Amino acid sequence: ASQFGMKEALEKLGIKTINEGTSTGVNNFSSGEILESYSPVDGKLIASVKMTTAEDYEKTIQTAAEAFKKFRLIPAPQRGEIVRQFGEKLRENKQALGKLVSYEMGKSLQEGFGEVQEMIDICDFAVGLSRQLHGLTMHSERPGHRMYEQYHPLGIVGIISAFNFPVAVWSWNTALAWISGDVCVWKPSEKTPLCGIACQNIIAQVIKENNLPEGISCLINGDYKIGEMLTADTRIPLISATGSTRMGKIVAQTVAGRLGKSLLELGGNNAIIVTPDADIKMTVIGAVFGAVGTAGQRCTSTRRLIIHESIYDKVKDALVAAYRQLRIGNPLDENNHVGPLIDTHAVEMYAAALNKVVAQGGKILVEGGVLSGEGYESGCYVKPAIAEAENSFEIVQHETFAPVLYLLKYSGEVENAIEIQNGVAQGLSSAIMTNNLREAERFLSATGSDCGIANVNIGTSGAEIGGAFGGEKETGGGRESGSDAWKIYMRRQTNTINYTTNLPLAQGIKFDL
Ligand code: UN1
Repeated sequence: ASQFGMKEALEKLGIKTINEGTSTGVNNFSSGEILESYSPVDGKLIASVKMTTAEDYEKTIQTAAEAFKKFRLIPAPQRGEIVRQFGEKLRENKQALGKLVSYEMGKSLQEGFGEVQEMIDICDFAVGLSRQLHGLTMHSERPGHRMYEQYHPLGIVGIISAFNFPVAVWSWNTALAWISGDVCVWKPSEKTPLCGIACQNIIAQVIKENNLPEGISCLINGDYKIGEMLTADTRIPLISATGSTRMGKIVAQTVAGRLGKSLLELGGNNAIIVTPDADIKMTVIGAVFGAVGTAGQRCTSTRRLIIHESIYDKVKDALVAAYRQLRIGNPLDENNHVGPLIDTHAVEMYAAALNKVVAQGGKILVEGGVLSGEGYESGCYVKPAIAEAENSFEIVQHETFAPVLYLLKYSGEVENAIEIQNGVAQGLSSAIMTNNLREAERFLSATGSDCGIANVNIGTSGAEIGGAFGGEKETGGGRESGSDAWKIYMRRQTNTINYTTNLPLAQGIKFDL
């Protein structure tokens, strides 16, 4: 990694050999056992972080609670100014942070930069939004009364994020939470702890330069145990969690058990429907990027292609030819399309999925396999694979976080494809490739895709931050990022004001004393 300027990047981001807190001393609390971060790129130790102990956690939450008391008093547009400065710092650090994302997580450098760009974009979005946290006004049924609603800061927001988008998902939450007047406590994935340290170092500079209470942004390091402290904590009104459906069910139950709010963004099983009217060239680009981008480790990754029988062979041949062009290797080298999986456990899951699809009656079209030899020493590099399968196969129903694409065939009308597309437990992203307006509109209608995201003539991944991001069914129902996703970060209050000298009751009730 040295030839890619990683040492300089780590220095710029303030990453030390052992990280206990931030470079500025803000939120400098973690004092527990060492958590080492190894790169899936070359298998080397990058650096370590100290984990957050129970006592460290307590101090962190107290600091966050103190910060909230002050931060909620700052007018929203001024909080927007803080987020604007954070966005500026991200621009300054885009190269370094993008490189770290690529090196610690394994996604291509382009995608590492793209992820930081998502952070910058959500900051811009949030700055504008900080002057638009609108409520409605209503007409009261009582004379001389006024009704309106307003949004107040909520409190501490707990953020649990996954390894695959180690920095962007945090920023979608924090940028909106901060303009809303909330403070954040973040538990990044234990697989990408240095990305957490780097982000915290960047925001710590903004906090320091603006003399803000340090608990606005808190970082806790560790595995699910520290996450459990967060989800069970009654001082935290909102938990935003991104990860597997398995994890989400545990989080949801714990948070619901104390009647807290949760925002869940969980697994997907995303499909592209390819109709007889599809542009094949566009389909191939969208499908291949969707399936192999981030080595198939996006929650929006394309897992299934549902292809009309009349063009099935044509699409299949074009895909097989495209997969032959893929270059797999060091993601920091911009000539490569596909980097490693996150760790060897992910490699095992990938291999198991390929065995299962064959055992369940599928046929391998593009052979998979784990790569070895020079450049592949980490043991995390695998070949993107394609299999012909049936939607009913247990493995097809399941989200495998790896570059395995299933081809499914449909016949007849687009409704048959939609039924297959909807015939899974997950409901995140979906797409249709067609130049037929009727088919496209049917796909988008109430009887069409049941996913939170439904696209026409683009793939399933790579959503822009301006839209609400999330999905239905086992994807968890949460919406992050754009549109009105900010509302969950605030508490809504309905106010009725009487400016008369009488006290009439609503619903015409008479109560005379
Ligand atoms: C995720 O994989 O958790 O739509 C997020 C996309 C990205 C975000 C993915 N903008 O693919």
